[in-house]
Amino acid sequence: LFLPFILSIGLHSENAAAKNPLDFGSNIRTADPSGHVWNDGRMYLYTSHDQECQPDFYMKNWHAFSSNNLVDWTDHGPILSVDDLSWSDNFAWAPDAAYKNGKYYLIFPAGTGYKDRVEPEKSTKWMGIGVAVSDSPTGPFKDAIGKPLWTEPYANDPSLFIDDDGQAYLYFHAQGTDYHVAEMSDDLLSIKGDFIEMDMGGYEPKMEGPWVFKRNGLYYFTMPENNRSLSYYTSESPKGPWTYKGIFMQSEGGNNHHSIVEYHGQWILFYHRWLDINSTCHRKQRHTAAEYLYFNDDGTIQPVERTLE
Ligand code: FUB
Repeated sequence: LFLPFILSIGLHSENAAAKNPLDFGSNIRTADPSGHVWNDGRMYLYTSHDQECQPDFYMKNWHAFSSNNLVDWTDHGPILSVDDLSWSDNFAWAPDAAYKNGKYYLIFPAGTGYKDRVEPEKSTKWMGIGVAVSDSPTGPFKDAIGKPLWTEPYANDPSLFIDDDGQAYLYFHAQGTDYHVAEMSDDLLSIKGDFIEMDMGGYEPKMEGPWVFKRNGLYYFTMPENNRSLSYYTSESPKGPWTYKGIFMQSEGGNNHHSIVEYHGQWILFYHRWLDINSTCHRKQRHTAAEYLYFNDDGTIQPVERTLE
């Protein structure tokens, strides 16, 4: 079972078909990949979508891709657009997905307004987190609640972790309240009570794009530290207290956003890179990439280098 996967996984240079960034079969630009393996054994990636040469992360829809070898990908197209939402018309940023009780959920940030770079005080930009649902892992997804989960504080970059007991935890980036988590209701359509402030062991750099996973009973809280370098904490509980463990992928300039998922016994890091590939404006834009991720015997994460093959 594992042999064809190992031979064709293609993240290493010995395989001629291998490519980094991932080859989605078109010139589409994607960022913020969330990787998930559902019951059919395929790898699904839920990403945001950069328009060619777009300004200020004005982004309009989310895509899903799937593969059974991480080399050949199917683009399932836009699975949800801000045009489908009554409460947002922009900022289709980093999504996450979940499967529960026979339904697939897309947890997404979206917003309104604009960012004024010259006079920031004139900015009207606002973002919140929504939930959409579908019977299929590739959508189309429909807004399930017709509004964001909450309006204050401003929030984006949701990441949903469902523990072995079925309890879902929503991690997010929210101005002024980073390092909080919300417990989700059983139907994933609302949060239970207040945000829970997490003890981060005294180290709280600026955080975007959190991603939580569990391995050998240990919880890992990973994030782009200061939006750039990927770093992590560990804990015995999904709510902390967390112990900072350091950086496992250095910054190469530009933001990063990632996910970590096990596939056929191999841990994979999905993230995005800023590269000038067929760019009509001749500047670096974002592309989804993947690398193998390895752990030491004590559970610490080995440093990851970016590869192009
Ligand atoms: O893609 C838009 C934003 O850029 C994401 O939400 C952040 O995590 C950063 O990757």
